[in-house]
Amino acid sequence: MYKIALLEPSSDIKGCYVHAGHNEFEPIALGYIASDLETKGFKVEIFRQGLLSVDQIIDHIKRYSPSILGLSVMTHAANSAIKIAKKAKEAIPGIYVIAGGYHPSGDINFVLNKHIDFSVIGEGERTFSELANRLLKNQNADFKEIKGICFAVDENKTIFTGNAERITKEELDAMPFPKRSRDIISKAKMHALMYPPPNKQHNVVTLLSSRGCSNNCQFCCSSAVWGREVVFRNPKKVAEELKLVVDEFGTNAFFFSDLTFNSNKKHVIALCSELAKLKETPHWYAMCTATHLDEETIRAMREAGCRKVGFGVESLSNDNLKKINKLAISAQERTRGIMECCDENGILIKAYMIIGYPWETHDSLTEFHDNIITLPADEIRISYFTPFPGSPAYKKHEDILTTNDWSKFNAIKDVVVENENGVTVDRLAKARIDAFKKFYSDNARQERIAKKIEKFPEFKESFEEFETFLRDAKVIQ
Ligand code: B12
Repeated sequence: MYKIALLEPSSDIKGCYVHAGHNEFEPIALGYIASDLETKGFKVEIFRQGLLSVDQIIDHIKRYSPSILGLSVMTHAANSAIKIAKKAKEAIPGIYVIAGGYHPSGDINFVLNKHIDFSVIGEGERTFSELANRLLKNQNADFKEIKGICFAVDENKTIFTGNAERITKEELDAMPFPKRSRDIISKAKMHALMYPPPNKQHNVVTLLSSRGCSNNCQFCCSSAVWGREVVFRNPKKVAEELKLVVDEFGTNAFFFSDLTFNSNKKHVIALCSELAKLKETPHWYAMCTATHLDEETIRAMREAGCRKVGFGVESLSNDNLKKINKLAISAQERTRGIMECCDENGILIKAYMIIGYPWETHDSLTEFHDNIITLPADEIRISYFTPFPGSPAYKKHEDILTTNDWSKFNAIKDVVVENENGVTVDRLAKARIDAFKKFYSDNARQERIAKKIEKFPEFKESFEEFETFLRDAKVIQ
């Protein structure tokens, strides 16, 4: 039986959120691909680099001795992936290396690096197994016949065989559930604010109820993988998967990693009704948009165990939202109203914000600082505007990128675009830290949280643990 190793490489940036070890979610993409390959007769093992060095992880893989190594690559880990591919080829003669995921899908020139034999563009299951079959069982095959792959023909030229068809709803529902290992999920935690709090979370698991997103936010590279079509799973199958996970691993916290959990109200309501039927209600977190969200949906989500919602608010200025093509999705007034509704219904709220747009000015940063406390969120995340390959922003801002070092595309430590108005990287870093400090020490926020705890006492420990986290990070005193 042919053996395939699947690995999620870590980036080599230390000391920030992107560094593995902080938030070791299971690599669910690899779980899906593994299950699919297993049904097609391959033996598959999933590896996580985590905090291991390249040599250490290569040692593990060498002991397994696979014929193919598949790498799931985000942009900030693209350089590490190439290092791993090179070393794998030195350590295991004859091994094929195939890369997939967001970075290879967004950057078709990724295969020019010589160490990666093929990239799979887009949804991986069908294409990977076709490619593995041809590589291992029919080597004279013409790879140009396989849709959805990319390979180099000489030093400067790649062939892309065209997008593969998306996996249909029927196929998705018939697919086996993703392969999961206790060893990997036992390390997963949902930081920072969550119910149950991280120290009470047990074997955190990622679930997916839909694939793809129809929005066209300029900074997002999701269309490079999924196009713009959303495919929904049968809610009964999602509930069945969740129940199996609870029975097998005793999981008490789930993360729905859908790009937009609520892109279809009917689907969310049907899913919540299935989850609410389970004997023990699971606790979960999902990322939503304010559009399509209303009180009925929020209540249904809460009854089905939703404990936290993340909103891509992105900016406090409607002018910025317009420029990143998000105004219709996340106009300020509507987002605020929906957040307040979550607050009243016992759901924790995280707001994802972006600063460092190429058009950012000193004044707009001051405005951001002044207004951040108007956001009725419990937790905020502030990233730097980062045009990931495959996103509309990449095409638009390619000529003002300040680096071609992919490890700098981490969105929270490095800034990779020039600013038109002389706003420096140091100024942005200061604006980011100052906004965190102002937001978390604001009296009105503290009063709001005190009220939330009074109404929902189960959140007390979550907020206490979160405060310790903020104090340790020196965001509050
Ligand atoms: C869960 C998640 C996380 C988790 C961790 C995920 C993990 N595996 O470790 C957390 C919260 C920790 C996280 C952190 C970060 N994340 Co994140 N995350 C996601 C999220 C929401 C879901 C990923 C997921 O579950 N997808 C579901 C699977 C099934 O889809 P998939 O990964 O695309 O896989 C399919 C194909 O891509 C392909 N495929 C994938 N891998 C492979 C491998 C092979 C060999 C093949 C053939 C095919 C293949 O086939 C798969 C199945 O069809 C996505 C957005 C999204 N919904 O996709 C962002 C996303 C992946 N994250 C992103 C980013 C930027 C980050 C951070 C850098 C943010 C930051 N500054 O901190 C960090 C990096 C952390 C890290 N571990 O390296 C970006 C990636 C952009 C890019 N080009 O790199 C995304 C796309 C969000 C966005 N829209 O911008 N993230």
